[in-house]
Amino acid sequence: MADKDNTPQNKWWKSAVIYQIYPRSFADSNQDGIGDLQGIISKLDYLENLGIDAIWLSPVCKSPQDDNGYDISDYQDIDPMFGSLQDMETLIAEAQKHHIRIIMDLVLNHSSDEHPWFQEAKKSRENPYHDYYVWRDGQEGVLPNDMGAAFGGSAWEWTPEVQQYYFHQFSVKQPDLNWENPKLRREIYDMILWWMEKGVGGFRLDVIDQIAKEPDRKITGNGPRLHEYLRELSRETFQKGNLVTVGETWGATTELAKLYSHPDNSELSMVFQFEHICLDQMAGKEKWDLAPLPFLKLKEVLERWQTQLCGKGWNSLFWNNHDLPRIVSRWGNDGEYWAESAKMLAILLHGMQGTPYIYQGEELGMTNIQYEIQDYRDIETLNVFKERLERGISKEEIMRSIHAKSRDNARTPMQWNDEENAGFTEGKPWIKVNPNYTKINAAKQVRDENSIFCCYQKLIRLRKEYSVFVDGIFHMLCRENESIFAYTREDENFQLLVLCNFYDSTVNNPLEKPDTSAKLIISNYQDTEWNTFLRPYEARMYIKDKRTSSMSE
Ligand code: TEU
Ligand code: CA
Repeated sequence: MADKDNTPQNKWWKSAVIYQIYPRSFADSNQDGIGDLQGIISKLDYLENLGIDAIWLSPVCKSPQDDNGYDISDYQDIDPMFGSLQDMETLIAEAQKHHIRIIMDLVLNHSSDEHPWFQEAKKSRENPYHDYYVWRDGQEGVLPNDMGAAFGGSAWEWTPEVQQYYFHQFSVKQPDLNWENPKLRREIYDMILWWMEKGVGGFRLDVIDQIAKEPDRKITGNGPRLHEYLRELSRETFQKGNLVTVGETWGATTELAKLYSHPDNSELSMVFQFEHICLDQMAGKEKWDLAPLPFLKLKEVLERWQTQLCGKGWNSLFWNNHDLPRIVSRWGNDGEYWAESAKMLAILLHGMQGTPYIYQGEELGMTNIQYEIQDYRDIETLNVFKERLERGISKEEIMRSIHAKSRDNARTPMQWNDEENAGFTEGKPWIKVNPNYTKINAAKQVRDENSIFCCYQKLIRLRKEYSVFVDGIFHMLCRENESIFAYTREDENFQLLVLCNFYDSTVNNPLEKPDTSAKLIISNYQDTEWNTFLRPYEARMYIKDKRTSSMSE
């Protein structure tokens, strides 16, 4: 019905704020130590109070959990660990009552090796499902080529039953699906339509830019047929509903992003790309090869995405997700200026154009964790520890990388209150709680109007109140300044100014005082006078209504 409906009302996701839930770490309702759907339902009041419009739910489908649900064995059922299909339907309905839509995580690049398709596929080369996966002939021990998998080791795995190798970009338990097969594509579309009928509000598409792989040419991302597949997928499914679709696209440039997220809706609503968030690693190396954040480069990258996509595509705004370390520990300060820096990072991001994402606990300023190796659960972390030890790197150095970058930094249980296990569970949590929960927790922050939580709540409200957050043209200020991040946004009615000190020392304020008609709408220090200096991590947002004030320029 809403086919090709491109009216602004239909693009509800442009003014939306999306909250990501990593279900196993959010809230446990039955005390088995693992978060679940009923747990999420019990926290809908909290989320409505925060003000978010949609929940991106990391995978809850049936899965052997080799990669925490990103290895799906039944796309049309819920893993019993999280609840039942009935619970999922309840979640969708209850969320709706709280004005919250549910965005499912679609993992379409690969399935679990325990999916019935793969179980069939490996029986024989003649099996009708064989071609649902990517196979190459060869001899045991002689790999088709030297391609590696994201979680370590070769991307090829020998299957004696068919005397062939299958291709897997991630773990051995995540065989890649063969998108060249039209029957597979049709099955995927039918599955998506089935979820759409259940009333989901949209989909996040896991590593979607890797579906058109061509391993013989060592192509993984952005394969030649990628946009053909995406257009077909969108036409056959998403365009039949008023959905939001967000593509996880590690390899996107701004040029590619304009294809993925073209305003004509032919592919996806928006991209979720990582250029800004991969800057603190050594050039050409892995994320574990730590390097300081090049601040001017960060400004350059964020500005480029703001200006080049304007009117031509749509971007996600994020510092965090379930694969990334906690931003306050990473680029803020989780010591003396914990609250100030967490709020500065929020204000800086939420003033930009795009759809903001809040990853569970970010709104509380949750921090990184420093476990001993035996307390980590993430397959990527455990594999890199082994691999780097074998390469002769010292344990101390590996642990430094893991403490800084492990995905488990984001996966510690949500800190609800100062009771045992942070109120996440009364059982034994599947992964250890961050011991700082007595200081950092939701109960404490919800009732404190100066909390990080209330800062996020206010930013969400402002986005709804002023059109300039959605439509305003971005203009970078003080481009060469080594500590200040400042910009304006402007539409026909408003001018917004965002001014942030990104570091922990007091610096000169390079800007002129805004004229008196400009109103301070949010900041992270209590006293609000304009100063000729900015204190550590100080952040301010001003707005001027052009209809009631004369512009100074
Ligand atoms: O992530 C894609 C991806 O490329 C990551 O594995 C990335 O390489 C890694 O996290 C960097 O540390 C998506 C999901 O977000 C991730 O959780 C899954 O493990 C992965 O796909 C496989 O489905
Ligand atoms: Ca549970």
